[in-house]
Amino acid sequence: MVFFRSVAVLSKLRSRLAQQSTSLGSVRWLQIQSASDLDLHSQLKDLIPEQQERLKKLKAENGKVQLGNITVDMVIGGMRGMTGLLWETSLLDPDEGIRFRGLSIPECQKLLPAASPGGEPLPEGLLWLLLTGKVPSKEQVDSLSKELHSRSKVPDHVYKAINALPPTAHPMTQFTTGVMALQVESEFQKAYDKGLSKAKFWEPTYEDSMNLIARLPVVASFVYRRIYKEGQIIPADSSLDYGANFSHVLGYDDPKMMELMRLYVTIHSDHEGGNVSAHTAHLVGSALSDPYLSFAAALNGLAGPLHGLANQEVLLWIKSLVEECGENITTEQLKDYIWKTLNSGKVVPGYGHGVLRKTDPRYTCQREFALKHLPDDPLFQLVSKLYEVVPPILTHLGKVKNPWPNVDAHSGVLLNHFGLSEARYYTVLFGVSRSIGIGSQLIWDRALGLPLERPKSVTMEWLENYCKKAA
Ligand code: NMX
Ligand code: MLT
Repeated sequence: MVFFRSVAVLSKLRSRLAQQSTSLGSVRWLQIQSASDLDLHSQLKDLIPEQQERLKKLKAENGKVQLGNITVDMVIGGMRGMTGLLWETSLLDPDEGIRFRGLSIPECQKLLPAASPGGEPLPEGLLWLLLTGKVPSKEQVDSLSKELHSRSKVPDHVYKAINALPPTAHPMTQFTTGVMALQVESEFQKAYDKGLSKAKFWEPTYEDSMNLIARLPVVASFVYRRIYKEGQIIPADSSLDYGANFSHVLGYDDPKMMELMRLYVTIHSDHEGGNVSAHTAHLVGSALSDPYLSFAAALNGLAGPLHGLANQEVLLWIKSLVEECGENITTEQLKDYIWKTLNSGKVVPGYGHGVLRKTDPRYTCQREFALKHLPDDPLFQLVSKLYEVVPPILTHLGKVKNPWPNVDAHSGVLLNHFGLSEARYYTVLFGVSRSIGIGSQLIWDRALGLPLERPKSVTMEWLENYCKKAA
C-alpha cells in the first residue's frame, strides 16, 4: 500500500508537471514519454512476470498458513466473513469502505486525472489504476480513452438480438442479451480453440475485456434509447472521455451530468471479489469461460434486488413515498412508511451491507456531489432525511448488522435530478461500471494462472455428525 501511495504521489506530481509543461508550450514531458508509456497493454506485460513470481513465492513460503476458522454459521450463512478468494484490484474494509489498489475514494478523487482541474476522476484512470496498481498521467488516460473509442464498434447482430426481445423486457435482460450477443467475437474463445498455451491466456482475455468495456456504453445506450426514447440512437462522440460519452449517447449533455457519470462509473466499478457480481464473474471465468460469458453471468447476479437492482428499488420506493405522503413529509410519516415496508416483509432498499459496518463512502461522495450541485433538490433532501430516520429503526430491529446506507441509497436521486428518471434502467448503469473491475481482475486471474474455483459443500447431516463428534 505504501508503495502504491508513493507511486500515486509521484504520478500526481508527474501529471502536474505534464500539465504545466503543456501550458508553457514545452515538450519536456513529451520527450521523456515513450509510446509504450502510453500503452496499457505494454505496461501490463512488464508487470505480469513480477506478480507471477510474487504469487509463486507466497504459495511456496506461506501456502500452509491458516487464515481463520470456518464455523457452521459461515457455511449456513452465505460464507459471510470467510476469506476464500484472491482479488487484486480492490479491498474492502468494513469501517473504511473500498480501496482501489490501496487508494480510498477521496484519494482517487485527488489523485486520478480529471476532465478539468478539481473535477471527478475519469473512469479510464481508474481502469488503468486497477490493472497496473499505478496512478496514470493525464496523457496515459487520454491514450486509453482513444483506445476504448477505437474498440467500441458493436456488430449489427447485437442490435438484432436485443430487438428480438419485447421492449417491455427488463433493461437488464436486454443488456445481458446484448453482452451474450457480443460474445461471438470472443478472442479468448478463438485462441483457446486453436490451442493457445496457458502462459498466454491473459492476452486474449485482455482483448476481450477491453473490447467489452469499450462496447458496453454503446449496448447500454441502445437499450435505453430503444425502451425510453423511441429507438432514436445518438452516435458516440470520440472527442469525449468514457464517462462523458456514455452520458452523451444516453442523451444527456449537461456538463454536470457528464461529471456525475464519471463519478458514477468510477465508484461502482469494483468492490473486492466477494460481492455477487464480481464473485460470479471470477467463478465462471475460472472454468476458462471467456470474459463475455463471465460478465454476462455477473450481470445476472447484479440484476437481483439484494445486489445491484437495489438502486432501482430505492428510487421506486422513494417515489412511492412521495406519491403517498406528498413532498413535505414529516419525520413521523417517514417512520410510518419505513415500518410499513418492514412489516410487509420487505427490506429497506439501499440500507445494510454484507461487509460494510459504517456508511458506505460511495454514499458519502455522492452526497458531497449533491451538496455541491443540487442542494435544493427535494428528493435529495428526502434522501438526507432518510439518512437520519432509517438507521435507528434498523438498529431497533436488533438483527440488522449494518443500519447504514450503501451506494444504492443515493445514486437514483442524482440521476433523476438530471432527467434520467427511469429507475428500471439504473442497474444497467451499475453493470457498465462493474465491467471495469471485473474485466481488470479477469485479466489478472488468467495472468496469475488461478485455478478452477471449486469449494467443498456439505449436507446438514454431515454438519450434524461433524458437530456431534466435535462436542
Ligand atoms: N432492511 C430490512 N432488513 C434488513 C436490512 C434492510 N435494509 N438489511 C438487513 N436486514 C435483515 C436481513 O434481511 C436479515 O434478516 P433475517 O435474519 O430475518 O433474514 C438480518 O437483517 C440480518 O442481515 P445482515 O446480516 O445484516 O445482512 P446480510 O449480509 O444478510 O445482507 C444485504 C446484506 C445488503 C442483502 C441486506 O442488508 C439488504 O437486504 N439490504 C437492502 C437491499 C440493498 O440495499 N442491497 C444493496 C447492497 C449493495 N449493492 O449494491 O449490492
Ligand atoms: C457491491 O458494490 O458489489 C455491493 O456493495 C455489494 C457487496 O460488496 O457485497
